[in-house]
Formats: sequence, C-alpha cells, structure tokens
Amino acid sequence: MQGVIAQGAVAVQGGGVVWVGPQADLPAAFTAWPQHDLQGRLLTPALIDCHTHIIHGGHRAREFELRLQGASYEEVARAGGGIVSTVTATRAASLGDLIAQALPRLDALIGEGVSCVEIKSGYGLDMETELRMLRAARALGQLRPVRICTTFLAAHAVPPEYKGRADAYIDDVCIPALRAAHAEGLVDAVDGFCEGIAFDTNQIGRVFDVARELGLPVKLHAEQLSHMGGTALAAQYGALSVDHVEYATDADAKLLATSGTVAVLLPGAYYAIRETQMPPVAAFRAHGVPMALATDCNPGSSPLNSLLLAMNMGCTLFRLTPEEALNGVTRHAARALGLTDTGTIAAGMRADLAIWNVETSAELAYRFGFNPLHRRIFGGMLCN
Ligand code: DI6
Ligand code: FE
Repeated sequence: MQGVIAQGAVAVQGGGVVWVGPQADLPAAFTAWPQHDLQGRLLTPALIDCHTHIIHGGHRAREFELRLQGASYEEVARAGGGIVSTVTATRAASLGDLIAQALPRLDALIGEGVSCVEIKSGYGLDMETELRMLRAARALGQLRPVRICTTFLAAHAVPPEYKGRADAYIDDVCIPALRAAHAEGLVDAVDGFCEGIAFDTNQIGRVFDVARELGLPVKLHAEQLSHMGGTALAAQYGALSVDHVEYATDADAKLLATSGTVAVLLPGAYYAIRETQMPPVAAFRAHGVPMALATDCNPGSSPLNSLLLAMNMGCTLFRLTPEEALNGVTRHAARALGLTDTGTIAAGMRADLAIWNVETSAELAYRFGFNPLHRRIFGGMLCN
C-alpha cells in the first residue's frame, strides 16, 4: 500500500484514472465534473484473485469426509481420488455445464469487490477438455463485468490412461494441447504442478520450454507438499509467480528476489489440508520478494470462495500484516498475472476500484465471514 489519503479524490475518465490525490488539491479542470460522494468510505483498488480453479465439474465432499477420518491429501490422490476424480466430472461436463457451475463461484468473488480473476485449466488432462475449460473461462469474461486471465495447467496431474507414463503424457497431450490452446488465443500464462504426486522439474521444464518458444509467461505450483526444486526452476524461467511455496527455503527466496517472481500464498489450501509447514514469510520479506494472496478456489485442497477470507487467513495463519494482505490481493496479485494497468490507484491505471463500508483498510482483513463491500467500479463503470 502506498498510503491512505484521508479526504481523497479520484478523477476517472474513459475507464481510467486520470488523477488521484487529496480533494483539497483537485485541479480546477476537474472540479466541474460530475461528482460521486463516497461519504467517507474507503476506496481501494478492486481486488484481484490471481490463482483459482473455479472451472471444474462436480465436488469432492466425499474426499473431505475421508480426510476427516484421517486420510491425507496425498493418500487420497494416490488412491485415484483427488485431482483425478475432478477430471472425470469435468470431462463429463459440457461447455454450458462448466460455465453454469462456475458462475456462482465467480459471482461470489465479484460480490467481494474482485475485478480480475485468474482461471486455470488442468481438470481436463486431454486436448478436448483442456480447451473446453479455457473456452469456458473466456466466456465468463463476456458474461460478467470482470477481467479473466487464463492459465494453461495441463501439467496438473497424470490422467488414469497415462498412469506411470508421465513423460509420455507431457509429450503426447500436454505440449500439443498447449500449442492448440495458444493458437486459439486461449492462454495468458502457463502453469504446472511440480510435486511428487504430479510432475518433476524435468517434465515441467519441457513444458516451460514450449511456453518460452510461444512467448508465454510461466508460473508454477511449487513446494506445496515437499521441496522439489520447482521454485528454482521457475526463477530460472523468469516466472511471474510461484504458488503455495510452504516448503520453499531462504535460498529459494533469494532466487525469487533476483528473478522478480511473486510468491503467491494460498492459506485456504494450507488450512484445508491442515498443513503445518508455514511458507517462509520472513525470508520473503527479508529478500524483498513480493507476496500475493489468492483463494486457490478448487474442489479439493481449497474449496474457498472468498478472497476476503483468504486475506484474514493470510494474517492469522501466516502472520502477514493487514497492509501486506491488501497489497497481496491488489498490486502484487496484478504482478503475479503480469498486469501493469490494474492493482493500484494511479493516473494512467484502469479505474478498477472497490468502495467499502469500513473506516480503515485493516478492517478488510480483520473480520471474517462478513462482506463490507459497498460498490465496485469496473473500468470506470459503477456496478454491483
Ligand atoms: N495444488 C492445488 O492447490 C490445486 N492444484 C494444485 O496443484 C488442488 C487441486 C485439487 O486438489 O483438485
Ligand atoms: Fe492451485
């Protein structure tokens, strides 16, 4: 946060911010413009959820019950549940089904002042369904006043038909699907899951090489359940972000600082799978690694549909300050998506803003289970 302006004013024109500062300093040129009095409410950049899997078929309440009985997230995955069970449900869903099932999730985020949502593929794991997920993501951006960033995540899990043949899956499905999705304009970034239950650094590196060839930025689910070296690999490719990073080290933090990569913290997953290893927040701070926060909204490890709750969890579970939490869902979240025109309130930026019924910005992270949004402004338009 660059700071709070008491009695501030923002001038908006053509969907963008043209001036911001103390109302007393408002240039004469703007004083005759129509004015909207916020009556002392807090105005922030609209929020950005930079890591979600909101497009998927079905749910995993049964897996939740199994984990309550003592099964671990990895055990469920290895027994054929986990991501693969959502793949079955997603393959069975039509484009219309995927859109219809995702809309309430998207609306819940928008209702909390979110203007931009990243959506990953990764529950298709075949050419057709990966493309269908990404088409559904693009369609959502036409159906609601919100910006959607799409991320190709076919390197998410090995599908049952390739069990034990992860390399063949990367070559036969993942890379051809990436090329096809890119040719259709469906890919804003490329992601992978670097983990013992998913792919190793060599396999992810092969996908990243194709991303680089296509001119696409990369990001990575790294060091979520163990230390696999994904963070160092991602840094080597100049990744936009590494996500989860509970098991990242001080040396990893140094690499991220050098590569300018954002660490995306996902406290919903940490909470839901009852992880006990905290991400190295102190090392990220010490080395100046920007930290973002996101919901990771997905049917398995993080059925969390509230970015405000993710902010509270970031503070309560990871000891972020409320200011870091707000930066984590605005400016650093924008950076994790490679966006330079949103996430802060400044002349030249898009007018994506949120108006809150609170007195201080710390209140946004402090309460949980309560939504203090007053109104949202998307591209200069006053909406919900
Ligand atoms: N890590 C996650 O948190 C999601 N994907 C991933 O690689 C979880 C996916 C799931 O459990 O369905
Ligand atoms: Fe995820």
